[in-house]
Amino acid sequence: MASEDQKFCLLEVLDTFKLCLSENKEVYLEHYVAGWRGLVKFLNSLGAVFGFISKDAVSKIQILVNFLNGEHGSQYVTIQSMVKYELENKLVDQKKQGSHPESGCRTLLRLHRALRWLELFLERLRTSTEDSKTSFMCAEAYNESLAKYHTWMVRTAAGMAFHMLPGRPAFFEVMNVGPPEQVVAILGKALPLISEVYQITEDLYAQHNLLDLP
Ligand code: 1PX
Repeated sequence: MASEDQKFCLLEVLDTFKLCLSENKEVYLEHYVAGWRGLVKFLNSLGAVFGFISKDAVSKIQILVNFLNGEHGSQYVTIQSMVKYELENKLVDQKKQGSHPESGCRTLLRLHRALRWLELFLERLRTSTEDSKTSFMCAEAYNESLAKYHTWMVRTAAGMAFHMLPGRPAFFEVMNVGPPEQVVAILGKALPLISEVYQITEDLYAQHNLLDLP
């Protein structure tokens, strides 16, 4: 059923992040992108004010999906193979935007930075109390991570959108996994997985000097 398809479930996202890591700790792009799709579903269920955020995420997801389904799809199976392929074939604008403004590497870097926001935000949610404010936790996590990469305009729009976030009880409800204790337990399982995927990507990008791609 279409409406059920659209319904977010935190467990689903947890599963996709579980599938992300290969035995030798490479990150499968297909599952990474599926994880983001799940998160966008969540964002969409929070209302239209978050549309500008989900639109940007969707367009970045789509760029990566196009690479995965494209002629050189086999080079995009893992983030590691993507980095190797794009660098070896000079498909990445390293210093300033040029002929590859939408490389897999720079596109994924945007989502990777957002994953750090997610990690910080979910950790705050996990340790929050009933009267904690989601908007405040979200803004704090954003200021510690993504904000430094965003223009003043985007920061202002994001700050306004955060005020529209539902309170903690409604927020936990949308996660769709049961009572608050259950949400907290699942967050406790999801966070180490998300952190590991984040750290592996961060180390890979640092090793290849890709953390500041334009
Ligand atoms: C279980 C709880 C889950 C909550 C899930 C929420 C999913 C949020 C998805 C956010 C994805 C954001 C991707 C942003 C990528 C980005 O940084 N893009 C910017 C740079 O791109 P460019 O191609 O120009 O170099 C772009 O300028 C971004 C524009 C849109 C605004 C981005 C604001 C990001 C705020 C993140 C916090 C989301 C708040 C959700 C509340 C739950």
